[in-house]
Amino acid sequence: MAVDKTYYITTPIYYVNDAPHIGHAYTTLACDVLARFKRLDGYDVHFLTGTDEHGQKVEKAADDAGVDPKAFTDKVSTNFRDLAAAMGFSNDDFIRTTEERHKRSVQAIWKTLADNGHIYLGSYAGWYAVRDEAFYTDSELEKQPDGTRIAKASGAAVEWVEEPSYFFDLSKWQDRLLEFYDENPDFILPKTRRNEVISFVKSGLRDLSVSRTTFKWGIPVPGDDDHIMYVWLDALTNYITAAGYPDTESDMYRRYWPADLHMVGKDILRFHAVYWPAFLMGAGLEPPRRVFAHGWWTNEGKKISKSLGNVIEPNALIEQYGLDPVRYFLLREVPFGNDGDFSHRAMIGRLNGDLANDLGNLCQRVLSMVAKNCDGAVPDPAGREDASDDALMNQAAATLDRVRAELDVQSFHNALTAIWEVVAEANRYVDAQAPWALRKTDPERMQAVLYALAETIRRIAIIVQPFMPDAASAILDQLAVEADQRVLANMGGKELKPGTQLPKPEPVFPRYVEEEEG
Ligand code: ME8
Repeated sequence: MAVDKTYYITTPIYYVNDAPHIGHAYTTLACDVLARFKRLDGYDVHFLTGTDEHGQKVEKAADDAGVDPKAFTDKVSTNFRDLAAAMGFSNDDFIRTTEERHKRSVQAIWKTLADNGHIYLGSYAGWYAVRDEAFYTDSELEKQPDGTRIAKASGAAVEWVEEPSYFFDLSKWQDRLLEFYDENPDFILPKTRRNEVISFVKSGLRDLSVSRTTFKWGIPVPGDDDHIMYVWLDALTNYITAAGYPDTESDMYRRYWPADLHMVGKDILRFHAVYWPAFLMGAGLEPPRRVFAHGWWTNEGKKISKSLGNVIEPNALIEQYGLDPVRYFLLREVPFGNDGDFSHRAMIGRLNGDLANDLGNLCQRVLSMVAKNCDGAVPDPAGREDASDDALMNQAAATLDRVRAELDVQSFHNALTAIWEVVAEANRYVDAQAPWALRKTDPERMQAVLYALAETIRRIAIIVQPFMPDAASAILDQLAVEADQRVLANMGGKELKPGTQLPKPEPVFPRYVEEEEG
């Protein structure tokens, strides 16, 4: 079957100087859920993540570690691959900016920008923050008591830089960019972030320094080896490299570019929503369709940082709570786009509440009644259905449209809320119908009730798959749903066949018992 619906989604490529933490896992997780959802919805998905390995910041980290940058990046970029495996990410590609395909692509975009007259040689004198790999103007800085300056937005220390530099003519793109935002109202989400970007662009853009001469770790400017390309021009280009650029006639490029979504944290929105579309337009390429800037996680109320020693390691969380509960928590606890605070109390609350009590108990109650009272086979409604059964099953099927609409605007929390409304309804239905009592008074009606519940659980499990792939698959296994019957198109019909033998039910979400209680 030819697939005509494509979906290209990307994460930021992470700096390799840092060990992966919950913030990195969060961004990629959001993309993973969208990628999985779109695949189940019949799209040809390309999901990209990777590592940003050039620039002064990484060079310095390698230097501090006493190794050359190539050996350093080879070693530490595997941490991000390991994270992807640990978190169950389904990325189709993992790009490293030190790869040959990327060098070729970055040099091609540079040449095109230069040929199109958007790059000129000058000299830069101004402030630079290595931590952010960003240039700042005076008004963006705050003077410290000791006379040094830091960037207001990020707190990163800046240093004075004076050197020959190539510039990109960003100042000329102000009107084109404003027009572009206007014509594409959903290009930047959430809306509040969009407004910030627009006022930044309206306040006037300066030409952007796009090369450096005082260090070597990066991609040389074509025809002028003294200059190393600015790491953000290098890094942003990864999104088209992975789509086959500079082969713009390739099947890959035509299929996937422009990307449907660049998911980023709010810290790097300006690079993605201002510089990147300007570079692309300058090179005669289409800008991406959307940039979504999500919020920032803190840990028990404090900024997460290495120096505070409060970095949350995804592996430790997974070990403590299990992978699926962690995936669920991150996307359910905080409205996507807002800042959020991680706390163990909140994590345990979600695990024991939404997962163990609500969804876990629903499955366990229903499937163990089926095992005991229906010979371990899918029950037979045998003409004893009533309107309440259909109401419940239909409500479950109807979540698909709601979840699809919510995920199309990256509202993960609302999508999960919609699913959990059905979980709650199904639990109420169990209580109201009391199948354990029907067992004695009206066993045929009991079968119809249990059938409606099993069907509802099947539908819930199908739509939970993108969020919690392992748990959803365990539930679907317990309902003997074939592997090729688990796509979203399978949500609507009464697909469970009465009489199908089911495996022995096992609890899917054990309660988390805190040590002092246990
Ligand atoms: O900026 N909360 O890489 P980076 C939420 N290489 N998200 C967080 C977070 C937190 N506390 N901390 C980090 C770079 N993130 C560049 C990107 S793209 C062409 C180049 C996430 O390793 C969030 O997505 O500093 C943020 O934007 C990203 O990690 C920054 O990763």
